[in-house]
Amino acid sequence: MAKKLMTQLNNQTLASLNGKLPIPAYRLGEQKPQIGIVHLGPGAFFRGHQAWYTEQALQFGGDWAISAVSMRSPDVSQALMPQDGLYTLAVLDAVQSYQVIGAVQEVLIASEQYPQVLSRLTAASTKYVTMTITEKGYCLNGSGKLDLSHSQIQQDLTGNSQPTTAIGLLFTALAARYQANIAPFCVISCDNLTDNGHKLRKALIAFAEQKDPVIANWLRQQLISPCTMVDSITPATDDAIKAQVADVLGVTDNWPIKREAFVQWVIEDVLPADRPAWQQAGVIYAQDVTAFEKAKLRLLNAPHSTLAYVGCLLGYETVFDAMQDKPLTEFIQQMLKNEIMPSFNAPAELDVKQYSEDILARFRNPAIRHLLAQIAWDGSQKLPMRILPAISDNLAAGKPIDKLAFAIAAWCRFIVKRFNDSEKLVDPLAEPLLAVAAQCSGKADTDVALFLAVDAVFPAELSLNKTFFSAVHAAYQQLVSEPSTALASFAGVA
Ligand code: CS2
Repeated sequence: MAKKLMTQLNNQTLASLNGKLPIPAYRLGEQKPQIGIVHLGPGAFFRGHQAWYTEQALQFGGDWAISAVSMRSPDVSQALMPQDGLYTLAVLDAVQSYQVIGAVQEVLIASEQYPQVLSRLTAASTKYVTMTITEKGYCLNGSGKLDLSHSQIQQDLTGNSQPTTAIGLLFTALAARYQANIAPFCVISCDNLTDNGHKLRKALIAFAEQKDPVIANWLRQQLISPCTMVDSITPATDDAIKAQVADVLGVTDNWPIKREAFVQWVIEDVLPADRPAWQQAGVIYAQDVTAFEKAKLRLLNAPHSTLAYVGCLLGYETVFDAMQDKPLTEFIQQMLKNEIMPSFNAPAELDVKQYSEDILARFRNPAIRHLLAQIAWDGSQKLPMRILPAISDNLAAGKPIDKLAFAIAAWCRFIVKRFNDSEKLVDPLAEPLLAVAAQCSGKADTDVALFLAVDAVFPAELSLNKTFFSAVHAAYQQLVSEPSTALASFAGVA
């Protein structure tokens, strides 16, 4: 007998889910919230984090629906537009729960729907532009400034064609608002970048300086760009969660999202009063976000990247699998206690030891299948945010760096393995990194020198630092022979 086709999640089927799980009731009423937020980069993290916070905030009213914009990829738009932007958030943790999110009203593709995107960004009703465009999306150089030699920035500066970078797109919209005498929207970076809001602001002003100093001045006076710290482990969606959600809802969802229960958003307290009720949704406003950012990048993202490279070398697939490896978790705990925690001053209100233990417990969440290979993406962008600053601070203070250097050596060996196995390296610098790997012989002297010469990743003060070189060299040498014994000896559990 033919299998009965399941209906799909959309505005028509939404009412039928009432009572089964939380749904956006405001979608059923006459008065639907208008769009007040544009989000660049509609990836899983955004849909599990900012969109969830805005969903909670919409319960308190206001025109804060979201127009999500993908710079190039049509995937999310093709999946969600037939569902009127609706999707399911599955929270997988000790307790599992499901919720239909309605905050995303549309998903546009900038490369194909540029006029619609620009009209959203230039509408006076659009007050906020949030973004998750990954570290590389900001086109910054090694010192965190806008890279004016970046090929796409160069192209966007010519203005002959529609902008292909987020910076170029935002400038074009802001310039149009200036011409129309409309105040700039607030821009909110939600990426794992140190000093993210300040870097974004400076990048936009630097771009404007090249295009029109009058607008650069206007932005200097009026552009609000808070720093933020964002946190929630949100792996990529897989077929298993699609099937699980269809089971629970009884309708299909093209692209549900899964994440852990833990979710945190700290925003620098500089937003205008006219804002979504994010505070009621649990957002923390802080005078200074830097310490929160540092704590999260060093206590969560640094061990995450270390687990990714060492775990992949040891043949593990997920974070949960890697966290079952005793020498590896022992190594991570020692790296945290002896090198990372002493490398920075945490926010006074943060119990660092407890926060770190909670993070390792989150890594042990059996319900979250988080691929190490996904975390391993974009190492050239992530390590300068997560691990190299701790190394620089410890070197300056004469504190140990051996385990942090081991993580760097593991990243180098991970690239060599990708090259040897002819496997794809997902990284904006994949080409130069694989070219280095092609020259590697397994001899630490030459291999480490080749990797540290990649100045887009390793600034001179590090690559020329003897202590750093010999620490990476020692770890690399051991990893070449046998990763598991190398780890055991570095974790002192030989
Ligand atoms: C992860 C982050 O993929 C990665 O690089 O380390 O996405 C991490 O899961 C989030 O920052 C957690 O908030």
